[in-house]
Amino acid sequence: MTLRCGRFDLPLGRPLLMGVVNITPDSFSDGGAFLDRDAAIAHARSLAADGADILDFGAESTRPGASATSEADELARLLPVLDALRDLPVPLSVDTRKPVVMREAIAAGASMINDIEALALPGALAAVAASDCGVCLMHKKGDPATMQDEPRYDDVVAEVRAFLAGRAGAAVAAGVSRERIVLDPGFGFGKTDAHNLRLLRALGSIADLGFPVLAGWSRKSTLGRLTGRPAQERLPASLAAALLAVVGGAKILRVHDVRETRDALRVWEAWAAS
Ligand code: HH2
Repeated sequence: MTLRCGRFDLPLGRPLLMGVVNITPDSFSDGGAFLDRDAAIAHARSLAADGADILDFGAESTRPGASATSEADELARLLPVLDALRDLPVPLSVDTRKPVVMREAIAAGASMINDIEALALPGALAAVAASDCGVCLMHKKGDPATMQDEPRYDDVVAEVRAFLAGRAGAAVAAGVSRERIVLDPGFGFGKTDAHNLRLLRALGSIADLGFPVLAGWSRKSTLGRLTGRPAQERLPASLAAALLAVVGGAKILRVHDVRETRDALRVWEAWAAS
């Protein structure tokens, strides 16, 4: 299996690491640290040097309770950074739900769109279909502002699986070829801790849909509640969750700490090959 992302063909024989670069004032774990253009560029370069296979740039925080960012602000944060990094030898992914931002980011060199709305906003499917970039379709229930207010499911795994199958079908019908699509259950997006853990256990049933699965557990608040640690002290818990996701069938891990996760994966790879 390979993932097609613009000019890149990423082999999926070993788990890939997507390094997070938040160009935001308010992200939950590193808000403000990389809002400055040069700081974001330097951080992206260091994640690439640490072994990131994909870099994911977000200019709008989607943490629970976050308020929306305007198109103009998102573009003003993203475009100078993409422009400076477009020749890096790894795909640049942009974490956005806005079709205008998708189009401009792709024109500025992005090779992947990571959409927490799974291309549901009007014009989003067409924006991605008109390009050759990869796309991550994520499940969430509700909007970031209110999504953690008592989310309920009859069967979280079946509902998330059916939603992702539907969005993958919509993307294929719009002209996005299957080898460009990644699916993500959206840990923490309208889910209780019990829902997140159920989905982590049942990741294989989402992987069975035949698309690579991305898992984003890095520093998330479920890990904070399990360990009693603030976001900056959740690395050990994040590594444990990353390995459990890989054992469950995840092919891409979205992480803030690339170097440390790479080391954890080396141990898993050696174990898997032994
Ligand atoms: N999680 C976050 C943002 N984008 N995209 C995908 N596909 N999967 C995720 O789990 C995911 C995501 C939240 O993390 P972060 O970017 O660190 O925080 P914020 O949204 O506050 O910027």
